[in-house]
Amino acid sequence: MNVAPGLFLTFEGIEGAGKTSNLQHAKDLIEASGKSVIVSREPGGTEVGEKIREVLLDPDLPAMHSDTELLLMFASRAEHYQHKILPALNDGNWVLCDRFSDASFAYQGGGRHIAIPRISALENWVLGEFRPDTTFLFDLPVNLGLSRAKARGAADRIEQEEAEFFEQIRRCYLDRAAKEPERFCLIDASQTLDAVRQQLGKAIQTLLDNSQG
Ligand code: Z5A
Repeated sequence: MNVAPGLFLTFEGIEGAGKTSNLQHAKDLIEASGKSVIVSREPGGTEVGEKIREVLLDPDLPAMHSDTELLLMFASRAEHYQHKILPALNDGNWVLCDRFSDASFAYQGGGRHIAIPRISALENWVLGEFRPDTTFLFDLPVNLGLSRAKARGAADRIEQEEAEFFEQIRRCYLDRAAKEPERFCLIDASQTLDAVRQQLGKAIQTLLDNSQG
């Protein structure tokens, strides 16, 4: 639960789902209504977090234990939440974040099979009761997402996984969305970029209308 005056919106999905391509569009729409917007990402978002991100995504490092991967994700998140997200929300900004803790449940839980209660324990430790106001889940078939990501450039450490890993991640995201329909907004990301932007634009407009009370 976010009790700050600004809204916290997160963008989630498998590789190549179009989160990054659509974040800027969301920012433009919200800014056009006169609100101030901060865009960030995870892992990363702060100076310390970006260093942790380099370690997490480095394709030249030897295999990392899944617990190490999870703890580094949450170390980056603790820094991000305390030093950037919370202060920005308290100042009334809307914060748009490319991935957040749902990604830990999907990738480290669904993909790496870490028990969900262990991830929940870390989430509660680092965030207390704080959760995103809305999470946009960009959903599309794994083969389409991977082919888009591949066309864009060289794969990082996590992107080098097999398709089945991403199938498990997609299923985990969809399960979470089904369990929390009031927080998740499902976007059909298999459509053209224009059509995806239209879906996102409608959802953002609803948030803006509601925030103007
Ligand atoms: N990770 C984790 O494991 N646990 C955690 O807790 C967190 C993260 C927070 C870094 O994330 C990695 O960290 C990520 C999860 C893991 N795993 N990997 N690999 P990231 O967000 O920085 O990187 P990413 O997920 O790899 O992002 P991405 O592949 O860039 O996906 P995207 O942002 O959703 O897609 P995009 O860059 O907007 O689009 C990809 C390409 O498709 C691009 O060329 C676009 O022009 C094109 N595109 C986008 N939309 C369309 C449509 N609609 N039609 C056609 N083409 C399109």
